[in-house]
Amino acid sequence: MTDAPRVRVNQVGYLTDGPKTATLVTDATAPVRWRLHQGGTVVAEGESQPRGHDPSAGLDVHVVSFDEVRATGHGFVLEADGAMSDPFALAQDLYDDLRVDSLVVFYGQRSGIAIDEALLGPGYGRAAGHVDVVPNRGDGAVRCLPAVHATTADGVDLYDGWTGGYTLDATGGWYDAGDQGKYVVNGGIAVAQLLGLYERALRTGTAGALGDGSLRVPERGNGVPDVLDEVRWELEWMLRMRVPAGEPFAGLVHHKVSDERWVPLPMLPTDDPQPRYLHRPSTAATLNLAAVAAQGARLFAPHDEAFAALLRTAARDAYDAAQEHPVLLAPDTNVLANAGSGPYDDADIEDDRLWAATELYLTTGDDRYADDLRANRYAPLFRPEGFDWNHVAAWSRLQLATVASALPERDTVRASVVEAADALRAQQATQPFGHPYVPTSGRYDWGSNGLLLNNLAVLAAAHEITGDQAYRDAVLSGVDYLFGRNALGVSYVTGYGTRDVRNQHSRWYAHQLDPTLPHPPRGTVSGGPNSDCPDPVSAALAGSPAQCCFVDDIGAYGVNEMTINWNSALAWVASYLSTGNS
Ligand code: 9MR
Repeated sequence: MTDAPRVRVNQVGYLTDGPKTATLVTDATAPVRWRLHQGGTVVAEGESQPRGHDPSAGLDVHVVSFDEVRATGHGFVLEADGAMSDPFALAQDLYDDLRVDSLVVFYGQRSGIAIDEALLGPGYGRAAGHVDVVPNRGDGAVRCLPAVHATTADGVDLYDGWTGGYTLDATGGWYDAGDQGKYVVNGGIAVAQLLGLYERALRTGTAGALGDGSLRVPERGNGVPDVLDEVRWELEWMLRMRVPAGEPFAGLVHHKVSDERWVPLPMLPTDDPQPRYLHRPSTAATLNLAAVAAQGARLFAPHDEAFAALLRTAARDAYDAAQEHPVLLAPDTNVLANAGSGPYDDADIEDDRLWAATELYLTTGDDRYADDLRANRYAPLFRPEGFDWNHVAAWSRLQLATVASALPERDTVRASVVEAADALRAQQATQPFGHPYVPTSGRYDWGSNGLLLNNLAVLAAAHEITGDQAYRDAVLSGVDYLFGRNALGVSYVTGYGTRDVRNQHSRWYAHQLDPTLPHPPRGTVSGGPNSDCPDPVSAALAGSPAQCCFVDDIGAYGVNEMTINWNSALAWVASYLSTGNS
């Protein structure tokens, strides 16, 4: 199943002041001796703790803890039960490069602009996609998909009066993943997390590390923090996705722009010959714009007041439009309209409404939004499965708990985050691989790595709220899983660790299919194990223990894709873990 050594470590390493834990795969029932080597020297030794059979991995395991080690440097190796781990580092700055790399990944996802290899790296340059240059049909004047209908149970046509007889300039934005689609609802959470990590850095006094010149993006040198430049690329696209004034349903936001049919791999965005369509507006997309435009207004204000004002107005207007059309749901996967794109459908969007009200309140302080967020009954706010693009309540709660505001019940909100973090820590304690991701069903969801990362963000927020290092330790132990301390012994982040994943599903980072194309750039996280094994490649793994439902193959889109919304989760955590930020 894997040729990884039986001693599973974080292949990047362990922070000097953090916990240091590994997992040993062994049939031994009694504790075994372990030794930590550097060069020819034994730096520390001790005994493992047997943990029995782990169902998520399908393996018998022990845990090895060497927390007390304070040595620093590279080339450490852990030996136990006759096996040697991959080498790793002990240092305090292990996540500083990842903070940058994971953000620069977004530049590579940009549509409508040429990608400069001087910025993304040799071999990573490509021409601008979807700018109306053949064979592209382009995004300059995209038509609405005809036949937009959705009826309520009692037969009311929710899109009554819809004409869709216009085109929009939908250029720009980020491709969501390895396909050529651009979707508002996974763009929304990605923008939120990038803005959120910047706002967190402002709170901790470390925003300088994200300032102008910090990222390899074309706007470096314009006087604006680069992470804001990157986010603006998507925000401006989201603004373009609004139904134009004067049209029925004006102010709502189109759910996505995408190809009529899936295109095969590999295919550069410039070569995509498919007709592109605007899919019908949805309440969820509209609320996503409301939330991130409100958040953006706060953060752009010191740098570009005009843009901030535009965002503030856009946020309020979108929120109002969503109140007017509260239940326009994007269709699920079973409609023809989705034949060339992902559905990103969501049956319950009260969490999106909560999120929009939260960000609008944080930006404006207006009681109207506080009343709305109090009246919102979405539950549960936190789930063991983590938050993601279609479960945003937990994210909005983290924002409400950590961004300064005059909310009278702010202490209660903060306590609820700590309570959620305590539940995650209790679950983490049951996991011999140290990851606080224990779905109630025992099955891992699509994008489990993103979900795990977002659980780490809950723990990090509890650390910020309480100052208790135990929560930071929990984040660090959880991150070990992503970098190799897992059933397969792989690092799920390209360019990090000895056995890193490199063949994430992507039409342009398709090195596995065409050696003239690159792998995904450094700092790209894979979606990770998915118990459903929904694609033809991972189907062979169906029924495996949850952690083993993964293969680093470009065809395995259900377990090994890249997305902006998983990379934003990684960037948030990497930023939190970078020097001086936690
Ligand atoms: O991330 C999405 C996941 O939560 C859904 O379960 C899955 C199936 O609908 O779709 C995932 O999103 C994919 C999208 O539909 C199309 N582009 C690639 C996305 C990541 O795999």
